[in-house]
Amino acid sequence: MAPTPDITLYASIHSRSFMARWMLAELGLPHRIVDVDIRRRRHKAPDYLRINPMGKVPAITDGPVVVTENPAICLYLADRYGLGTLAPATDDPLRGPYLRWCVFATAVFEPAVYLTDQPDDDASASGRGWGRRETVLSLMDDLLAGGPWILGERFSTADVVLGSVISVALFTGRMPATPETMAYNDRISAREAYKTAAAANWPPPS
Ligand SMILES: N[C@@H](CCC(=O)N[C@@H](CS)C(=O)NCC(=O)O)C(=O)O
Repeated sequence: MAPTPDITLYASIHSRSFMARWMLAELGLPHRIVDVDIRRRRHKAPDYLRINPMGKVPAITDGPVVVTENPAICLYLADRYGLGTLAPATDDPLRGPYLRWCVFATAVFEPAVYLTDQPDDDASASGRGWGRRETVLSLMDDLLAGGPWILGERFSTADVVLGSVISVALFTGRMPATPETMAYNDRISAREAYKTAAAANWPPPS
């Protein structure tokens, strides 16, 4: 029997909570939302710091289980509630690439495109975990040119995880809008779950 979700999403508008929102929408999972408005510094309140001592959003709880870090939240939800729909099984050859791109999203891609004040030569990049920005961007072009999805024909949680950071990086101009990345961004942003999450995360000014 499928486990019963008891999920609370701790989120703020205009934040990286988008990724977790998109994942919950893809899975159609019922959940409560607690507004941890970062503009009002609710993410630094003691009751929230007990959930995520980093004082960052998003986080989820599922009954007694606490998960922070967007990729971990998505991997957790896919494995526990996806019933094989959004994650390759552990004995599927696509499982390795799937995990690779989910980790790559925030361990490599994000720092590479955010820390633009860092020198991008081989010597400077050899001592840091995310390598050269130029290499990361060219790798993304090659990956996304394969499509339609990151694992090829199959849409998966890797698209939610890496797709979220790519989408935001394109919107904020942190990565070049190449034909490959733009076409991929068009595909992910046409999904109903993406639109639902975007509307919740970036509501129009009231
Ligand atoms: N590594 C985290 C990053 C989360 C993150 O940086 N969240 C930002 C919002 S976009 C935040 O909470 N910033 C508030 C702060 O650090 O004070 C993840 O991937 O979930």
